[in-house]
Amino acid sequence: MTRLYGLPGSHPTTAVQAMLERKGIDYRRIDLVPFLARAIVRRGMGMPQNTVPVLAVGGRRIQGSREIARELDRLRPEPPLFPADPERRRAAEEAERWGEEELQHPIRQISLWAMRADRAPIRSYMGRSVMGVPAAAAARLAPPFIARGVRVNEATDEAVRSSLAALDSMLGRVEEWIAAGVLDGEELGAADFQIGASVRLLLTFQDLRPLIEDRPACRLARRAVPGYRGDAPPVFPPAWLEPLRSSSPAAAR
Ligand SMILES: N[C@@H](CCC(=O)N[C@@H](CS)C(=O)NCC(=O)O)C(=O)O
Repeated sequence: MTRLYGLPGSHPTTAVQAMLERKGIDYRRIDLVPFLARAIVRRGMGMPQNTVPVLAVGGRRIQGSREIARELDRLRPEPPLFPADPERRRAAEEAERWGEEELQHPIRQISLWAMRADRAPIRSYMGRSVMGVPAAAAARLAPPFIARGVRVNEATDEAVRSSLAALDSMLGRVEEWIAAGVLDGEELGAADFQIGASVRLLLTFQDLRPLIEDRPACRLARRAVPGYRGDAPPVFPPAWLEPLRSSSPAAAR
């Protein structure tokens, strides 16, 4: 059985999950307990980085959402995660690269900052248990590891405030790709899942949701990842949301 190792709430893990479902590959998602994850991934699995997702498939372990996408296409070519036409593939790969290198991180910073500011919703991002630890206990243990995640990922007030201010233009970039037919085409591919999972995570935040949910980028996110575990009550200072509020289609009505 194919196993997908992740962390609760992890958007690149959810991107890979959506790819596995698109391929019709049977899998089990195993979310690691945050405080054990680094040691399990580095020492237990012998991976070069200490991050998830890691996919165990066909006797091999592959780390990284982009690497996994390519391995899935090698293992099961149909339906493909990348266009066959070289020019279209190049454009899809550029969108996918941007999704991984430029969109994923600010959204990780936003999410970690929010979880440190209010720990109550942490539980909602977990299943019934995390590696056999009941979710309620795992959620109680999580805050120091979230604080560490905030530090390691430099999710400072300034960084998160500027990431929130940049969301309008980041979603705008996704929408340009949608308009150009690179994303949200007839068949979804790796770039749609990569970007869609990140945007879908944003939709779990109650104060962001009404400001963005009518946008084409969010329709793509819901199409790529129909369900995303987690729901967080309002947590961001209203002034930080002002740039997003003034650009929101709801503001224009
Ligand atoms: N960019 C990598 C994801 C790397 C990453 O930073 N993953 C986070 C979870 S979203 C992680 O594993 N963090 C390790 C930790 O928090 O200990 C990919 O797309 O595979």
